[in-house]
Amino acid sequence: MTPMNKIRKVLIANRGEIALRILRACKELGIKTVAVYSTADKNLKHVRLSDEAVCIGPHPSKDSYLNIPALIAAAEVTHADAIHPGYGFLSESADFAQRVEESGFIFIGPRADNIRVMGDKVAAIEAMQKSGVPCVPGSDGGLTEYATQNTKLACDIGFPIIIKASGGGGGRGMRVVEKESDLLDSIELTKTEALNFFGNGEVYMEKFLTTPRHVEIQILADEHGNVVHLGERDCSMQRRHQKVVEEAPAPGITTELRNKIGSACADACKAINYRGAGTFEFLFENDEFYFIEMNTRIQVEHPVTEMITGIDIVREQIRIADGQTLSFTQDEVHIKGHAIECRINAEDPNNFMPSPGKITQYHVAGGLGVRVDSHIYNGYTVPPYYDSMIGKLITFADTRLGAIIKMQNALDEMVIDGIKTNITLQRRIMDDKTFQKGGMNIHYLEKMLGAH
Ligand code: MV4
Repeated sequence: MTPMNKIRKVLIANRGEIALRILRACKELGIKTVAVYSTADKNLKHVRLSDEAVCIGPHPSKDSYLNIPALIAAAEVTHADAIHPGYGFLSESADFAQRVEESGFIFIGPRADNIRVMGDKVAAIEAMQKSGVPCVPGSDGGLTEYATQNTKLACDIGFPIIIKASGGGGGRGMRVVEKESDLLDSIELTKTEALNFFGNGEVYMEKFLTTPRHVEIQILADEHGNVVHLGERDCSMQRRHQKVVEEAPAPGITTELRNKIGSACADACKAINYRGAGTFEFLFENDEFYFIEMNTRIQVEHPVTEMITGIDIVREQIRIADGQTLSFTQDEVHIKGHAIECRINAEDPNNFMPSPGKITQYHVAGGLGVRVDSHIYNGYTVPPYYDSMIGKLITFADTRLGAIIKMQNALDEMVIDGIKTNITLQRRIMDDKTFQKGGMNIHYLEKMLGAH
């Protein structure tokens, strides 16, 4: 007997490790699964494990995983009740969420209007500021066309400042301005690019924080007004806006600080009537949090939060979409131990070029506190058409040092032959004395790689 009210069958509108992660959560809940796949993906592990599988088109993402009519049609022919978008692809498309619901299916995610607001960074910051979430000092909304006003604003904030596109996010459509003489040209240039890339020329201004950390808060909200936060993750180890290592909790964050920022995020969710899983991204500098963006999807790095809280976030997403209440309260959330995630990419560890191809030998790490979220198997061929991440290695121990030691050993145990991977690079990071100290800023990894 399934414990669900409305959801008996879920269509998984994604591929790779997250599709397998969603499939596993569905199986545990007694929910049937429908896999959808492109012609390049018929051998994906979750396609083989699902109850039903539908080919939705050729390998270009726009013809398959981004093809809304094909996905809706697949849900119709298989009589799915709900659609889980995973991350990437259509996961943060308000239009997709809306069309899923208009077609009579449950979207396992936030309501379309919440997704739409958060996709507009100016609207998102305004909503958060109104609800008491600390934001970066900057313009009140989008910039006007008045040069003297913009110049005064930048001088009042103090250089360096950063101009960001309201339609951007995740590192796209932004420009740092060091001095007043560059300001007006930079605003115009960012506006033009924003209009071309995002179809929205609105830009805004923030103080540029020079050495922040990237710390994000995970929240879960049900349809009945219950909201909890699951603490924070530190995602500062990144290269070119691609996260490489994530961990939870963030080194140096006290329980008091965590609960203060976590409560602010939960209150903001109540204020906007948010539903589902969500992540508040902050820059963290000099012990202060500054909100920059909210992500309205499950994130790649969700496992580190699961390990330190014992909460299955994907399971909660599905239960929330089914109209159920959260299965625990904030008082029942306890953070214990430390978790680290290393992203495993099919890429050359020296030049970061993708390295697709056939896996000829695969030996997986294991043991207490070692988790592998990956869809790969011996003989699997990594296609060249998609993101190069082929899995995530997660370790959990009582202490941060314990999790690092487990990660060093797990990386050494792992064998993936036939393709190049970044496992050796991850091993170098785990051996790095500065990483071992913890609390590095967002520029550290690129400096470490440059110095090598
Ligand atoms: C910033 C910033 C410094 N000051 N905003 C980049 C991704 C996007 N989510 C926001 N980003 C940044 N916004 C202000 N006011 C520095 C970055 C940034 C960054 C942030 C998080 C993780 C990695 C980053 C790498 C470069 C720049």
